[in-house]
Amino acid sequence: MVEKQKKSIDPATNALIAKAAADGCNTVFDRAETMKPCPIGGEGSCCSICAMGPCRVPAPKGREETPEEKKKRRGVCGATSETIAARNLLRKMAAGSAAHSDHGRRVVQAFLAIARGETKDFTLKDEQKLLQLALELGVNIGTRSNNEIAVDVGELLLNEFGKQEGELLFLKRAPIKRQEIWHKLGVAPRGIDHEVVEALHRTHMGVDQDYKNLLLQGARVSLADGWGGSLIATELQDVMFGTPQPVASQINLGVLREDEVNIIIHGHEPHLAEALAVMCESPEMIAYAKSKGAKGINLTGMCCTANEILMRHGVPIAGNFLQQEMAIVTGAVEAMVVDVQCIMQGIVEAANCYHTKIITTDPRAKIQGAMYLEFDDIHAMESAKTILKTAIDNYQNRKKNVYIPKDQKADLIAGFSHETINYLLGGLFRSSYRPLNDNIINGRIRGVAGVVGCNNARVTHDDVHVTLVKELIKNDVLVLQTGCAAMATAKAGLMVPEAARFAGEGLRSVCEAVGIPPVLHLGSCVDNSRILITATAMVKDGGLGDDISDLPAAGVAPEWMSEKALSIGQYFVSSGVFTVFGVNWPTLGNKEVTDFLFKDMEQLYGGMWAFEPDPMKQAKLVIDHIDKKRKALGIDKARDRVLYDMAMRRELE
Ligand code: BF8
Repeated sequence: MVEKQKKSIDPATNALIAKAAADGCNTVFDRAETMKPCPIGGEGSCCSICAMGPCRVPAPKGREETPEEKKKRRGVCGATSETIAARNLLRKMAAGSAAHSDHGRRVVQAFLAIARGETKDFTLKDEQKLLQLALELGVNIGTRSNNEIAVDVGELLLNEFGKQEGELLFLKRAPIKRQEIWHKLGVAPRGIDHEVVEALHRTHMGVDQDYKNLLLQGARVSLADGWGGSLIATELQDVMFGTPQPVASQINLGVLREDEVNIIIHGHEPHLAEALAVMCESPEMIAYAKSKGAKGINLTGMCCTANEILMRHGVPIAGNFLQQEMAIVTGAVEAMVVDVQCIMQGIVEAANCYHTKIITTDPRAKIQGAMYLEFDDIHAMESAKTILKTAIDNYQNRKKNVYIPKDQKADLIAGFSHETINYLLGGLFRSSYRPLNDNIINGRIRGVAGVVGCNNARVTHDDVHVTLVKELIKNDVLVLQTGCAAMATAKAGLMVPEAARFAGEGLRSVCEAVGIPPVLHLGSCVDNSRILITATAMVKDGGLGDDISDLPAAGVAPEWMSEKALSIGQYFVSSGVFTVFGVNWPTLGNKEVTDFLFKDMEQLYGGMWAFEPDPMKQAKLVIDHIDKKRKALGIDKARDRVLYDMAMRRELE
């Protein structure tokens, strides 16, 4: 008998999966069992871009295909399986880049509204970061007010989206050698929208039909995300809402409260969450909640919005991507307030089993069957108030069937922005990455890994993340995290300083000296741009080569599922980072394209892709790569990889 895949390693999630079954509530975990993934689409061998198809060109399984078979593997128009696989991949990268960048555009618009005085609901919190940005962008400071300066900064950055000539301004932040590589390959992105539009044009029927050329556009459109849309979002969100600093909080479904109005904010853009965080504390709203029989208001987050308000306000996190329906299944959530991205339509059906109101707030993302209360940036607090009142009014509809896994919550420390890491390592007056670089050179820290990305119902929830990260820190690899990946390890207790006991001796000694966890939370998925900036700062501090590709560093998305993850992966690769993806890989139907991504890209970018679903093997790939880079740098005198047997593993758990 085939053993069923375990659904989650998280006891809270497993308890609520059981409750959902008892309540007759269908969830993502049920649907993943009944809906098998399409093997042809999954390997990138289905072309649906014109009405002569869809054309399916699957690769033969378990053997090499013959040249004759390969010749016949074409769509009706004659498109080869290389073109089909590369075109599908590029479209996904373009969608991912579009999502992050449309978020970035909305951030600039909100930033400009504040700078121009069109709204009084927000101020520009991080003046120092604003002035640094102004200096970098050549904006005149003089005796001008912060708002005048901010208008110029905002207008310059807004222009990055529709720019038709030149290249993106923030590319200049990258190491010089990296910029030269981009120029040599001709992949330096021009305007952000320009690259997304061109990617869609090239993948239209009958346009770009050379897989290598298509994948060059994959680099452009993804770099436009990492060094464009996402970086702009991160920078301006910091100026508006504050650059994150270390903050303590809690995570998992146990943060919900039985006697309070539970509101979950879910999605990505932080404006709404910021407004709700402020409004939840207003005496008027608290009194209103009390008038309805609740003891107070409990705001918690889910997915990347959760990371945003965790980093800046310490608001607790209810869970990551695969827990969105689980939160509703507790029966204790009055409202799930959503904006854009990673919101499963299934939450509406789940909410129908309980009393939860699903409130959509963004004109770009409505859901049939949900309530729509538009969030208005200009009158943010008024909008937040309306949403809160709707949630509070729903408290009295809560039914008896409530179960909160109260003991399932873990402590965590978050808020490790680039600025914070710089400060923690070097101190206020000499903030620098020098101590990090020195500890890498002396071998206490073997290298750095960015472990990022989603949950995916095709693998055991959180398992790949936690197994991988534990293995990495045991082998003295400092782990930087964002997105749902960060939440997985935080739930497992790896984001507190005491987790240094799970680390190898060298990494442990550094964590104990600085007082940081061995796994650092850098924020949401747009904040993967912080990892680019951190890597660049390490290069600039010296001693570890002159490009990101020289660093003993790697990236992993162990449980990825979204198109955004592919865009992030490609901008890591195109920035020189060896990047491993788990779960499945969307070009396995074509060997040439896959070889190009997994081998040839290293010649072009100094970084390349790899696919490996097993977390222990992922760890080996990362560690081997780090050791290869250490050797190239001449700093390979550190210890061998520690292999833990089961007994040692149990002891360390
Ligand atoms: O942008 S990690 S499931 S929530 S896509 Fe989505 Fe993936 Fe979570 Fe944030 Ni990122």
